[in-house]
Amino acid sequence: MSILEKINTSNDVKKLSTEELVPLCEEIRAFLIDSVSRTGGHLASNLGTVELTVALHRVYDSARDRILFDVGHQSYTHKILTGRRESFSTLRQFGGISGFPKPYEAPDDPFVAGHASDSVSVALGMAHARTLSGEDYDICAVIGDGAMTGGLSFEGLSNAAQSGEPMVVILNDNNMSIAENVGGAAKILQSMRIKPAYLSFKRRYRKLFRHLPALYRFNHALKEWIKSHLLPDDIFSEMGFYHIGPINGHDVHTLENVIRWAREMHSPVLVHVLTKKGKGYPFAEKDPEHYHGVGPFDPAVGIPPEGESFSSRFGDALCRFASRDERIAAITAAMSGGTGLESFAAQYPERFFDIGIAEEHAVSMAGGMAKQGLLPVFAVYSSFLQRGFDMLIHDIALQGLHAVFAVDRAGLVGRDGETHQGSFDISFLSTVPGMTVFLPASFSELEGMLEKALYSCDGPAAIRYPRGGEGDYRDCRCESESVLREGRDVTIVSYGVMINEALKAADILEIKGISAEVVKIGQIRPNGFEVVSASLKKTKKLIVTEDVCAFGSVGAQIMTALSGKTEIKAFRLLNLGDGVVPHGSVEELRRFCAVDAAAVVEAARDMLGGE
Ligand SMILES: Cc1ncc(C[n+]2csc(CCOP(=O)(O)OP(=O)(O)O)c2C)c(N)n1
Repeated sequence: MSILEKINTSNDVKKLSTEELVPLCEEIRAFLIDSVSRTGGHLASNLGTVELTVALHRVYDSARDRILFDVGHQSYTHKILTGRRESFSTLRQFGGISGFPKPYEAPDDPFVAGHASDSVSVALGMAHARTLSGEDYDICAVIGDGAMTGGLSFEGLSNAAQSGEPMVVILNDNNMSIAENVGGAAKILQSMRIKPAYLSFKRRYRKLFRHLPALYRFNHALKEWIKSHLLPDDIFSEMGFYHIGPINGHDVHTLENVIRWAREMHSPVLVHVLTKKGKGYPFAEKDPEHYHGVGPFDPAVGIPPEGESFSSRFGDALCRFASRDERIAAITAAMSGGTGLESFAAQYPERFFDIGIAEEHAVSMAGGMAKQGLLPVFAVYSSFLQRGFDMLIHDIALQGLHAVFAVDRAGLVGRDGETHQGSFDISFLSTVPGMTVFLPASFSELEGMLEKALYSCDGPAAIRYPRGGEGDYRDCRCESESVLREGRDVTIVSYGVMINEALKAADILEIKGISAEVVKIGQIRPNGFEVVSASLKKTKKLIVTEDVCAFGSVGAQIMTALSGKTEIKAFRLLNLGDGVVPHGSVEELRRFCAVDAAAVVEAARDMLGGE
């Protein structure tokens, strides 16, 4: 039996001898590489946090204490050690375990995670609850240097430091976000990382002056005076944390001792830990950015190159527009690779802005740029743009500023699950005053609509498109509404890549003797849905299928626009309901949420009768 096989709970980790810890970490690394290469998932971040997680479980009891992994993409070792080793082959599969912490999955996951920078705030909230209830448990937040570029983390730190609430914050510093980390906060951490070198210099310096104690004392006093009067202390101590580190994040024994010590200080303590992203798998150590999140791959060969996607086509198109228009500036919140902006960054470095994991700041910055005559394009995942909702209204819409939001990963994203599904963008973008929202269904529509967003809109414009590639529909119909297929019996409305489900359903219905008219929506806000209305005059029956939440959906908007004007005898709005959808492949989730072609067929037959 391997050491890993003996472990099913946090307490089993505590029963191991200290000699067993290093081999345990090796076993975990091998297990991670083997398992993630089969299922896909977040690899490099997890390889970097093996020793840290083992040490955490030596000190804390995760069933009783609260260990909060910021973002949560690095919580695989925690899952493996807390009873989920055997189900790890189901990671990110429909019905299997999630790639992020989920309280419904195990009591060891104390809070939902997926979006960055909130762990310190959540930890502080739990600490206040503990104080008020008089309960006894420990709290530890683990946050990466990338997540620490988000302003929210500093709001939490600033408050936690002054609260005096006992809690430990572990700063897992690997000098990387998904790509290289950026910004002033990253620079501060870089200077702190130099500290081990400084300490070894100090040791050698002391040895040198061993025989000249008077001179050493004078130099030391002078240095201390300069330090205390002229140099700022480190930012965490200044805030009010006991600041320990930096320490080697791959030395499991030191980590255990230091974390135990930090826990026993019963104060706000920050432990700065240095780790290597991708540790132990040469491909990932060499290129941690591309091994951050991976699909299934052969561990002997590494990950294959990615194919064309809406993201890559967006990036290429933006480069073409930027070559003719110097006003165009591209912004990303730490997602240059995911949003397809890598070639823009290489070609136009002076007009490319990676601002860290700070979506709110990105939207406000786009406002400032637009006001001063630039044409900013913020490429951002749909679920992360939720962070910038107030800024969309306050810093963009109230002044009618012309900024473009390239909303990637719109609709169902698949295996990342609840926290990452782009379920809400249609709803929240539709409430932003003056916002035009484009809904491309193919690569060529993406390019045509991006041109419209850049050059046919005065105010804010968003263009939303999904993860991955296009389906069978490859035409370019950039108008607000278009009839893709004529029919008599029922009107099926859809948009984006979901139009493929509508067209598939129409094919199936035809075989069954039902004639469906398919209307594609290319743009909302403004859209009077005149084409849908004209179609309904014929069919009087409406089905709308879309992969967004019900409230504020395009279907709901059509019903509002046409009510009292167009006779609708029957209708079905197929959508994601409250928008909370688990992980699985996109196809599985479409089926699960009943928005796929089969669901459309069923709805039509329900309305019209027939077998
Ligand atoms: C609000 C938000 N924006 C973007 C992301 C996408 N994202 C996931 S992990 C990550 C990098 C995090 O870096 P770090 O905290 O240093 O952890 P590491 O992966 O380096 O261990 C990013 C940008 C996110 N999860 N949440």
